[in-house]
Amino acid sequence: MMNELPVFQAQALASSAAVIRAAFDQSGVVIIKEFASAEECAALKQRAFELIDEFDIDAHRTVFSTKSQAHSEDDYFLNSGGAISFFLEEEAYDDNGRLRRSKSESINKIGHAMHDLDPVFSAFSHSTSMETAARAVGFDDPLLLQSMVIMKPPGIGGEVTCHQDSTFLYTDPESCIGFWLAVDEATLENGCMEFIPGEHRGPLRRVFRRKPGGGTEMADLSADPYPEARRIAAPAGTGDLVIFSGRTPHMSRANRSARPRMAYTLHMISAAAHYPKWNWLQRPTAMPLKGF
Ligand SMILES: O=C(O)CCC(=O)C(=O)O
Repeated sequence: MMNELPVFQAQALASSAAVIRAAFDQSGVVIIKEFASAEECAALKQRAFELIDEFDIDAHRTVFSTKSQAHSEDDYFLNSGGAISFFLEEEAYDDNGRLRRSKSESINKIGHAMHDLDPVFSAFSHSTSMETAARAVGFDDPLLLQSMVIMKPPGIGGEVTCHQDSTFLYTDPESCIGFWLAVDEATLENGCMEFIPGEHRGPLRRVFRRKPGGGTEMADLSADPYPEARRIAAPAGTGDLVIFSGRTPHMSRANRSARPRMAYTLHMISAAAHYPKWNWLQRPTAMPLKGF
């Protein structure tokens, strides 16, 4: 049983890729310290706030919740695989329909194609250091599928319930890997990521798919509960990258602290794997997926 997560320095991505690969295969998650500089994180953060400034919150009031999935019936959400879309915190509005917080503190996340559509996020996502990280965990033919800025704003940022990313980004064979960057320091107080290492060898519990007649559904594949007692917190400093398998269960608690916890997360799949038409995330045909 694993009681800590494997941690490496960023230089090891190039110099000790085989060791990182072995640790990743063993635990389904690795932490890469100081992957991005403070300046890179500041630039991503500034760009996220600029995008939010340009967003018309009254035009799109889609709330994102990992508890209710109510957003998933919404075209704004279903079309966001080829867009830069904004989703609001569950507690964003008061009973009178007024925002409780500023616009930027009401946003849950931005997604899901900023890695191709926004110049700042695209440059970071398609960088040689990101490619080195992808190759270190065994990708021969990565395609950049999905990107999100998770805002987790102070005081109001909601919980992300325990899940496996292959539920949402399924391929046959499964190939999804997440690359999660701490743009702000993530601690136990502001809702850092938590993982169940080794559980990438357990079953995929569910798939989230589009229904033939419209709408979406969550279909159960396995009744095995997540072994929550084995869950380990992954506090991360600004610029640390956490890489995890699409099968590794993970979550993050609500941010009830006074400190922000912004993260940028990128999900890749293998070009050789089949990407079903029933996955919720579909790209417009004019926007094929790209690698590095
Ligand atoms: O940033 C978070 O709190 C959750 C992110 C997540 O679940 C993911 O990147 O797959």
